[in-house]
Amino acid sequence: MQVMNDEFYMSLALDMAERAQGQTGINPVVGCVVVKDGAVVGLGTHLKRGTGHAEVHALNMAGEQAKGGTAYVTLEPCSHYGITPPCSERLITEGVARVVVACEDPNPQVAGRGIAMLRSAGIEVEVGLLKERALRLNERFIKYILTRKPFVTLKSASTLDGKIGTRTGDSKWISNEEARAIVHTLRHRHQGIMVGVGTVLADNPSLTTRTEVPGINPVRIVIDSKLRTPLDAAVVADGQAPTIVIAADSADPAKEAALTAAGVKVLRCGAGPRVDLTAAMKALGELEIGSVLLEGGGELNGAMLEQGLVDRVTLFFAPKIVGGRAEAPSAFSWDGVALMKDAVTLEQVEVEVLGDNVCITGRPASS
Ligand code: AOF
Ligand code: ZN
Repeated sequence: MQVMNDEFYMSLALDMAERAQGQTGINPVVGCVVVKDGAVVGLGTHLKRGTGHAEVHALNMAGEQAKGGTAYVTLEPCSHYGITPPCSERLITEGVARVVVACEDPNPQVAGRGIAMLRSAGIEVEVGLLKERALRLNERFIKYILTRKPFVTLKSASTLDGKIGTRTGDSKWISNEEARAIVHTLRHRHQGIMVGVGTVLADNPSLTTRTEVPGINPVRIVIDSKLRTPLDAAVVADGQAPTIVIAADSADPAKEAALTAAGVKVLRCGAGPRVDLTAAMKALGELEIGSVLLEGGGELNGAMLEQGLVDRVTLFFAPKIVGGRAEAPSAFSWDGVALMKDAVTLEQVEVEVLGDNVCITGRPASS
């Protein structure tokens, strides 16, 4: 049983924020719980960019009862006039006595100013409760607000020998149902989903979110240097979600015109024969795509990893071995490193057992 203390309320605020992942766009997910005289008097979650912040909802619910109470907030209350007025000001006006904050807001417009405003108004402020969990929850927001480039999660589902298909290209199914359900939840939590044109040609995926309850479809992004994406590909023709195709500057303008006429947004990134992936990430950031789920195949996975463009690697392993030498596609196809000491190494590794499958996730160490 959970013991009644600050952590009890902060973990409730974090639980609420966690459920809003995927629906706030480039904004963070934030939860707020207001407590007075031993009772919860207000609850709030930021649900959508452009609408009320978590504190506003919670304080509206609390009304008069907020006076002298404690507010638990998963992210530092804002200090700036954005789409909404500053939450710190509102907490002060309502007469809240104490504010417990899980982590600072790295947004350069806030970055400690919200906490300073509260303190200078005489409010008792504590910072850092359940900080690691709060930071992990907003890792996508944090990367984007600091760099204006999307947070990239590389996801792959493979056999124990690292294959994403057999030598004949058969790939249905590698993972068990539990792992596949998590992948669809990951799609919901990212604003974009990215594949190479090889995957479109081989599998014709729809790249939509298919969860038990309805989810949000990410924008589909195809890296396609020569514009080989067929007009009858599902990502072009099914109308399920917007699609962006990113090509090299040299790709055929007639193909661009045909894709554009079919409703696809074509971006040009790369003066050479192939797409410049760094420039592509920048271009996606400019379109306010703050998070991308990279679903390969192996060539694109390898290139993105090699170029340091991956922020999280999430690998699902099924207890199967298929062999197939080079004919069977691998999760990572690239020249690779010569020495083990140069391997891409994951940090903050988490392991989850999903029935007979395993999920390993971590963040590539920045070299
Ligand atoms: C909070 N509580 O619930 C959220 C915060 O565009 P706006 O006006 O919604 O402002 C977005 C910025 O405000 C966002 O980048 C982040 O710094 C902060 N988000 N702050 O106090 C909230 N969602
Ligand atoms: Zn705010």
